[in-house]
Amino acid sequence: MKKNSLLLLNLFLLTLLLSCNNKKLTEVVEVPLPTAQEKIAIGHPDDVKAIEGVFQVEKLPYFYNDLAPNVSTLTMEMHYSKHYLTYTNNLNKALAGTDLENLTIEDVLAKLDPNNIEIKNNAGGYYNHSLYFKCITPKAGEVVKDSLTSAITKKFGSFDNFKTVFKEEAANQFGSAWTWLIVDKYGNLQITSTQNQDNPLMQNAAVPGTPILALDLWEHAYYLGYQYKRKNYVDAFFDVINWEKVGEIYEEALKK
Ligand code: MN3
Repeated sequence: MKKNSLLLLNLFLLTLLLSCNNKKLTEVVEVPLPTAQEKIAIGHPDDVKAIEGVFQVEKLPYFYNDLAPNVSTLTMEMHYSKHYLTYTNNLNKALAGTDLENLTIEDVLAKLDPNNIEIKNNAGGYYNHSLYFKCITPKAGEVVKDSLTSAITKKFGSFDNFKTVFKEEAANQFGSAWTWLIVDKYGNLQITSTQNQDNPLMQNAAVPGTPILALDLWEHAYYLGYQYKRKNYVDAFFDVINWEKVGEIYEEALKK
């Protein structure tokens, strides 16, 4: 009798499971989109903290909504508080107990084994995003004439031509990638791109150097605001570049 009840219960659970799976496969479930009146809860960037480990997220020097519409509020929140934080936590986890644990991020990138995917992806993800968020600002304004703009004009003929070349480079990337302005070992500016979370500081870089400007071309960086129109995101990125900061990073890179 007891056995029969158990059998019946199992049959019931199996039927339930199958019907649920069935539903998943055949029915399109409509999820209501939030209306304009409904507020989506957006957190505060200062509340974003890595759990534990050597590396901590860099403070976001603006609020999530400050760059909208160029970079939407939800994109910025997801990007900083989810993607960037996850790379940071995973980097700390991957480095724990290894020889790389107490190095600077630049040294980790230079010394890591490119075949160690866990460390490579998360070290790149951490460094790349730390630079990306620094490169943009709600107070972009006019490009200030400084040694960086002189170097750009010297290398690319004009500032406008630099923009064209950089945007073309970005447009030519397929899939998840980054486009960079870097300083190579001779102190020259170069435009280059890398796939996934790789960057020009890694041993496997085709064009090695110190990044000074980082453009994130992963879909998570723009999809909520631009969908398939990645070109529009790249144009908008140029309207929020913090040239003053990029100029400072350039000066630092020249000293290396
Ligand atoms: Mn990203």
